[in-house]
Amino acid sequence: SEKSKLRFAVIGCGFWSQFQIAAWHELEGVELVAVYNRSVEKACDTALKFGVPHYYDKIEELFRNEQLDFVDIITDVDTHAQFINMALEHNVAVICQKPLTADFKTAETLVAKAIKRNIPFFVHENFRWQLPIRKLKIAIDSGVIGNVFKARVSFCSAFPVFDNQPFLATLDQFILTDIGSHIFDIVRYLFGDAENIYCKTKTVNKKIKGEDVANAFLEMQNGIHCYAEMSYASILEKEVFPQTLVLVEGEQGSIELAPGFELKITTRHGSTSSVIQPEMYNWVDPDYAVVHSCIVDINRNFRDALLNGYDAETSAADNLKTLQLVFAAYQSAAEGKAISVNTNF
Ligand code: 89Y
Repeated sequence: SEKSKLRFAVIGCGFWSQFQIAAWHELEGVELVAVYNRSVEKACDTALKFGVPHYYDKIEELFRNEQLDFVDIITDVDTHAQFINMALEHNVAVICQKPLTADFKTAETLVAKAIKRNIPFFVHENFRWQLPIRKLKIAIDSGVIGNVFKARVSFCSAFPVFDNQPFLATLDQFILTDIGSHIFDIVRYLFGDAENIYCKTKTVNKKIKGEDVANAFLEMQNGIHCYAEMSYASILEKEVFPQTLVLVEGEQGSIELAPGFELKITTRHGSTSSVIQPEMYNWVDPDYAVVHSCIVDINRNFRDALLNGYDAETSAADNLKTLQLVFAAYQSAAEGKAISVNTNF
């Protein structure tokens, strides 16, 4: 019945929210009851487009008027803490976009507050939910290439991201927060936690404020050496945005996630190859397909976690470790040395 559905509101009606809402519509058991945006026009347009009964441009009114099980916060990073705090004050569960906050301490404080109040708090860290990445992990864990000793996780492109998300050009800290959070999360998903990180950054595109190139080297706790490279200044033969390319080397072979979602496994006996196409829902923007379609999968994990009272895979507490790598990478770049990461917080 309608009563048993989880009632939620979307906070922020920009570019990303349109896909996020469409992805929620693929799932049973949830009901979008209201949207908020700082400009009322966008809130109204989004409510009309998706048949949402209420829209707001005053956040206090949203929390006062609506009975909510959770909010899905889809705004710029600088506003996250304010909305998260407000939801927690109202005992409403939180899903928030990455990067969770613009500094580590704020994220830690928010996580502590949610734990103290026993309120579910999740981060929309969706890259690890991409089907090719899930399949890659299954292949690594199958043992087919033996013990892994080295890997490269790469996100390099010249896609004009600033056209759809202009605020990204204004951030003091750009690629490590915007893409680094995803890439480091994939690294953690595939290889566990890191011991230390060394990173260098550059700004190649002079029209933007933050860095658009970052090259990091991580030593993982299990000894794996991992390169994590990211760039929005890479003019390459194959423009693969938004694909993450991965090469994993083990004692018995290697696994490559190559352009076009091709998963190649090589051992001394030869190579095999398969193509892992993302689900092409009719609402995905083809330029972003592999990311947009995985929103359904991560949302399903959030819904099931909320309904069954368990933690989502990308809980905010877990995400602190991903965020810690982002800020350690900046620290490394600033100080010119490797930074060890203490995951005991
Ligand atoms: O904001 C970013 C994200 O999370 O995925 C790709 C993107 O849209 C641009 O870098």
